[in-house]
Amino acid sequence: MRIPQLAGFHEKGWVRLRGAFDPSGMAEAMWRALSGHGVKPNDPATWEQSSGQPFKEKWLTNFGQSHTFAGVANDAVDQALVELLGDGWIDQKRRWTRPLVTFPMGEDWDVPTGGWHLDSPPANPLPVVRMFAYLNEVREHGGGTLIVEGSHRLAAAYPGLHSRAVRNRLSEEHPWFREIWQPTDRERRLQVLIDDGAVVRGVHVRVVELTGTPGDVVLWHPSLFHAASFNTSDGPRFMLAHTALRRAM
Ligand SMILES: O=C(O)CCC(=O)C(=O)O
Repeated sequence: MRIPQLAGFHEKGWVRLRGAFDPSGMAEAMWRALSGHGVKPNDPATWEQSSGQPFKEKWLTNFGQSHTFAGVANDAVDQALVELLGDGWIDQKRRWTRPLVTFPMGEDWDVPTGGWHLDSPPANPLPVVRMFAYLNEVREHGGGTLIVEGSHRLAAAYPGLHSRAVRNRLSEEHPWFREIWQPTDRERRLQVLIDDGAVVRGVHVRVVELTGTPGDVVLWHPSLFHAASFNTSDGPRFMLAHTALRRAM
């Protein structure tokens, strides 16, 4: 393996490339793009739509087309993708086009019971790699995506199955998985899901929050269970998401 950190990708389902790109000016550019929708950095009252709904990323569909963000797709990321997907991997939409913006919600942070899914059914060889780029500091409980670390290795026993079917199989296999989707006491969820985790078929699984620092890129497995999280910090989460695909033979 030419990039030693990628061992973590295979074992845990994700790996962080620290300082993979220069984030200078990117958070500011995000605020500028948002200002077109009446959102002002110094006025949290503007961080929600008038209906009171949280900010919707669909407002920003063309956002990542801007050259400001071209630097996210650099050599460090390319080398890791070559190692994971082989030479000639391709971009889904040629640029990092999907912003993930979550403003603070002011609730008690918890592990959500809903929204858990895989991005693609388990398959071998690995068909795609999902990626997050961090444009601002995403601290604990700051809206970083939640994953079930290690779950891609268990899901691999069910090739071709979609999220719901894999979820049902894993729930039958081990009660720890049922704790994720069934509402229980908050303190218990944090203890059992994040602190304790479980060992299932020899794989250590636990819920992990993908926090990050500007310039980080997280590469993650498409058959890792994951869900959007709550942001109970005092600032927004600014990330970009992207997908790289193995070239068809
Ligand atoms: O908003 C999030 O953190 C969830 C992102 C997600 O589910 C995805 O990119 O597939």
